Amino acid sequence: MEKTLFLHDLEELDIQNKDVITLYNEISALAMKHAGNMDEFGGYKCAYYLSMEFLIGRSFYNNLMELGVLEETKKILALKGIDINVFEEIEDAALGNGGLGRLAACFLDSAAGLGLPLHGFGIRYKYGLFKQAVENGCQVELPDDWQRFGDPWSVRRDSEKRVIEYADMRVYAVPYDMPVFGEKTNRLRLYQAEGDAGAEKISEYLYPADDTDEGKILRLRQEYFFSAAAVADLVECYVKRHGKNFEKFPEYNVIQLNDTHPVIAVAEFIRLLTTEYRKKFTDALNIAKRTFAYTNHTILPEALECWKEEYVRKILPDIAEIMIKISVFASREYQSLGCTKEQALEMAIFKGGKFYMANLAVYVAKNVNGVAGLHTEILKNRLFATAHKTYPQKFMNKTNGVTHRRWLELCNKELAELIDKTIGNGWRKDISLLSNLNGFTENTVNGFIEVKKIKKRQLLKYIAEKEGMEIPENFLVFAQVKRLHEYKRQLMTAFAILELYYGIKSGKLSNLHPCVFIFGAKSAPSYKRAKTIIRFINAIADKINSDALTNGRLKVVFVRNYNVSYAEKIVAGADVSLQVSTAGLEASGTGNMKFMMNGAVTCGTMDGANIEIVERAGLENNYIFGATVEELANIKKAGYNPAVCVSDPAHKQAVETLTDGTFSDGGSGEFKELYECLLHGENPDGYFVLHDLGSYVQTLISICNDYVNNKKFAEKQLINVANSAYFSSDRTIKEYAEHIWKI
Ligand code: 26W
Repeated sequence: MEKTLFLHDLEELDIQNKDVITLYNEISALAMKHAGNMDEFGGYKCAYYLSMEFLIGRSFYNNLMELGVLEETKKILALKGIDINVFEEIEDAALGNGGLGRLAACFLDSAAGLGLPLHGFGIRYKYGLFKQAVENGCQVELPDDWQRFGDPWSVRRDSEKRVIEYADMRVYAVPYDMPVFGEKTNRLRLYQAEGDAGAEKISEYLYPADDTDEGKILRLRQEYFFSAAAVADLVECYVKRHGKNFEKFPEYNVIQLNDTHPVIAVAEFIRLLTTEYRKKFTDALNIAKRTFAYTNHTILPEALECWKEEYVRKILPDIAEIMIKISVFASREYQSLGCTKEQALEMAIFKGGKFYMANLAVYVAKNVNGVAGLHTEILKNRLFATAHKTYPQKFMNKTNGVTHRRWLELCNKELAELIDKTIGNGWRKDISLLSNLNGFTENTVNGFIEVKKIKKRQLLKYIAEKEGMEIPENFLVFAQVKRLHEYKRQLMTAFAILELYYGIKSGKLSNLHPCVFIFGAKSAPSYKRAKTIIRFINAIADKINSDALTNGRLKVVFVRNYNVSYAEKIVAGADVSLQVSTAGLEASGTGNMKFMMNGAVTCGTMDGANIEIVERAGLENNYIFGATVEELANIKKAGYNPAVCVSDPAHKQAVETLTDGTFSDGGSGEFKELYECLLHGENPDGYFVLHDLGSYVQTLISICNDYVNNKKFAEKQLINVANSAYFSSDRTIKEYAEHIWKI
């Protein structure tokens, strides 16, 4: 980066009557101009990350920080009378749903920061994750037209566009390259579909509604679209440099499949080698086995994609044939390695007229990893047990991480500076040095208390502006921010809040330390029950916030359009991170790591990465409650009757607000439906909300009580910061680079 040239041009920049969007584009374009070129693909061994989602969030501040000119830019703009924060008006590029999409963005950032060659391939959606509005307490989806702000950080590569063929249509895949700045400038290549109107639909929406055949086929088209474009780019790049002997392809390319969405790339790779390059099927398959690696991010059945044969045949007949052929090979191989026919069938790629993409990935991939210790154990012992027995060396754990550049240095400059003052700034390059913060002095604790006050003040000010809600600074801040899903149990938090509320009203909790619960969550548009829970939380917030008897002690706010930029403010300002999923169902969680890095204690269940957070920061510095995976297995075996839980009057009072008229669901009957799914039906309270509710309430009360001694509480929080290095994606990427990618 030619910093001086950039800063010189910035000083020269005429800002007269230019609006924020124009300035945003001109300043970004200057940075792009002086940033130097993105690294080429293929000259030496690189890793390639194929993902349906890249939740990059806002690029402006992050890129200027990575280019080392953020502070200077702030000063130069201030001299021109511009507060750099005006660019917060530029919305995030939300090209992802949540978890795995944000992880992909963190991985690219860490690899660039570490100077490791990792490039991303995905889709340049015209409309990313919807913008969430809330009307009468209900989620409303609005299109996220992120490109209306311009897209100065992308370079369109017309000369590299290529045709992607389906049986019923041909479309152009036009690459847009986004630089990922760091020690190296890696590349995020997002493809845009062009051609006739039908073509453009392929890259129009992230996660098109797939509750219709047409929607499902569109999703399959999307998955093939970017997978085929990426494979074609990599194969072409290889042939240009190394010719048509593909034996060496794995020496230059390792392709990481981010969940099942890009797994079709394996079949496309084989199709390309066997048709265009006339390789034998078995040779192509063996090269694929040395090239691909697969990450599983969830054990939820609805996310383990399987495609009906008719869908695949309709638009990709040769791919269908190839996947069937791989399935035959796989079955034979499993049995030749000691599996019975039945066991081989468990891992079948093609059975019952369906293609099981996770099984295809597990069979072909050289490595299969889960994203936290417990999750990987569940993959080995349950989901892919037969494959693990047959190919034990394939399976490994790679606990997730988050980039500390965005999730500490950028979003919490004040804490980063306190750390510099205490242990020097070496931790910014080598995050493992953060552990030197352990053994901190009282002075540092006081410094931390100041920082937390500042970040909380900033957060509460932002919430006052955005949500019109005033929260006093002395309030203890709980935050539960993540996608809305029943297994994440936002509903359990809602009930717990009601119990605190009634406890305060009855006088039992009259001296509870004042606290606020901040929710941030988007529900998938078609996920009715999740939307009901959003409505319920908003109804609770309205009631509690307007009750003069209690609102000096308890408040609830559901922030709208929770996104990466909102997350940056919440993780920095919160005191307690709520991570309360049903044990065994949250593969890892990554919000938990962001909170830990910013000095929030975790109030959570023994699930996903919470287990490793507590291992590293100490049980005594966090608040663990709820049934464990083992306990839940026993409860299920013994038979679980949630009705028993509501015999407790406090639980009964909270849960029955769904049906006793305390709250109105606008006559939709959805609150009643929610009540029914908890207490009646074939699998009542399937996520054990009522089972863990009691211990949850007790834990929240003890946190409030501990917070009264805010120096001791601050020490717990600071110990979490000091032991959070492991959860930087720098550590994760180093493990992938060493154990899987060999780059
Ligand atoms: C059907 C809706 C749907 C869509 C996408 C379900 C699941 C997905 C993804 C494949 C699952 C996902 O995003 N999983 C999350 O991945 C994160 C990064 O590894 C983990 O931290 C989260 O625990 C996991 O839920």
